[in-house]
Amino acid sequence: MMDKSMILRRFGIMAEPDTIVPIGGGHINDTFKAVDSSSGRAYILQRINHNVFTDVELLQSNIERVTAHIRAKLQSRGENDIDRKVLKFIKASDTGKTYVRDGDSYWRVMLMIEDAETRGEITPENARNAGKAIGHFQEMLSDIDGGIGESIPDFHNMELRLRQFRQAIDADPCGRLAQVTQLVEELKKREGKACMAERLYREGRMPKRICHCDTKIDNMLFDRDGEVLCMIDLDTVMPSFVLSDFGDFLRTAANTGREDDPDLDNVEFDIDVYHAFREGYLEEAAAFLTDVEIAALPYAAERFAYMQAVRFLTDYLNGDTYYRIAYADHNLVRARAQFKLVQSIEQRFPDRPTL
Ligand code: GN1
Ligand code: MG
Repeated sequence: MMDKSMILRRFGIMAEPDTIVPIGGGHINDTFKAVDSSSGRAYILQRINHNVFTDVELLQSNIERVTAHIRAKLQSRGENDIDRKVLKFIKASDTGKTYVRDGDSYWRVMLMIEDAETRGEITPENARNAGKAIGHFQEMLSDIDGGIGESIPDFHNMELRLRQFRQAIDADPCGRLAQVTQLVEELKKREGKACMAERLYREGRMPKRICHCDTKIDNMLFDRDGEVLCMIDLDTVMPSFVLSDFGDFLRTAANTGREDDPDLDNVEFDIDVYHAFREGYLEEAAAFLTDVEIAALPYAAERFAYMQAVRFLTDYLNGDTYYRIAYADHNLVRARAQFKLVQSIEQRFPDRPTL
């Protein structure tokens, strides 16, 4: 058993074990809320999954630079309440770093943002706010100097994801392929289209910018009035296509069902959320986007529902080594739900510009 109180003490926080409770529904890291007994202040304690984030030093250096840059930007623009608009990581008293190592585990601590909540349900009104928030996030990071490294190399590279998928199919290490051949075929049919952004990049028509790369709705904090406070989960901030942030939000927020909905009838693409989100996003982002990026936006939701179907099914074939699962065929259920979303998007966007 890891002694979380001891870990927190290294960050100067005193918390009784019974005030440290699991929180959040992330698939990768382990997250806890803890309350400092002297100040009453709440903190978030996270164990970093370093099988996924193998270079913790790079990961935390990215995050420190990104949060410092956003903080400075908000200050220079005269914003108030800044500790609720950007994450603040705590430095360990012994090493001065924003993480500590304990045996095989790496831990970090941040201030918990007060009076904030995630939203499972989205209305067109808060979809618009979310669009503005994502555009604003990209805009604030557009002038960060020096390179932000890739905490997971080629994270949103569809061609790589498809190579990993094919490897899992060829190896079939758990003998699970036979029961998913139809889904595999459906996904294979769409490979070429899914890699459109990579093709545009090679043709010099699609740039990379600093993006969040995990804009699922759970990674956005709202205040009580439904205004977006900030983006959380900054592990994957890195250069990518803006489609990453546009698409992953819609993949989650415009899905009328759940990411892992076992009832596929629940899963449809909500076109009203799409339009409201796009409008909000363009209010902030139109000034820096190219014409090709704007024209490609209708492809983004499909790209990410598809990528997620491929990633979940790959993990299922590999024996569930990457994503945390709650039951035996969870990754398959997730993959089917994401593929249903792809189909729904295809139906709702029959004619899109050829790029
Ligand atoms: C993972 O950590 P979490 O749960 O926010 C994953 C994302 C996926 C998402 C699917 C580092 O995000 O890429 O889109 O699950 N993060 C990583 O829900 O792989
Ligand atoms: Mg994450």
